[in-house]
Amino acid sequence: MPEAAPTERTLVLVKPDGVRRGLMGEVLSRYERKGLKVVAAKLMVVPVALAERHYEEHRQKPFFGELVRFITSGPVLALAVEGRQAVAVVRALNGATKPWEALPGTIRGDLASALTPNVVHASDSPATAERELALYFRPEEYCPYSRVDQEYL
Ligand code: FUP
Repeated sequence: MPEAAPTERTLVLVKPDGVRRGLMGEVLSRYERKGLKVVAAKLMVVPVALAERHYEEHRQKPFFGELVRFITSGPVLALAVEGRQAVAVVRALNGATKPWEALPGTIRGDLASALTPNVVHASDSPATAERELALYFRPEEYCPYSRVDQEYL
């Protein structure tokens, strides 16, 4: 019987605070243990122009400048994460945007205490995911898993 939940891809960033604090493995392992698959990954410093496009919806907000300054302040780990209902599942694993509202057991609930450096970003809808993934990954940067899956696992 086919699975009811659609397979989706979503963009995750382990933000500069997460990378600086050595939390890449911790964050990544939570997605992997949940059963999600990393299909593309890139350690990079986000150029200002890319950060401004990424956070376009917040351009008029008072915190826009701080947000762009922070996200470009050091390396981020960009991930394309795939799985059933990946957009919602990753958001649930991340926890509420404001870390003081994030439940224990979530990434922000366990690992973050401030709003701007809140360890992770994840797309908030399938449409946003499509737009954001295209900002960070070219089509050829997605890894095909089929050979290793079929022959060696
Ligand atoms: P999220 O969808 O969880 O990334 O949250 P938002 O789109 O609401 O906000 C984007 C980022 O802006 C969050 F990660 C936190 C940050 N932010 C601030 O730095 N200051 C604020 O006053 C509000 C949000």
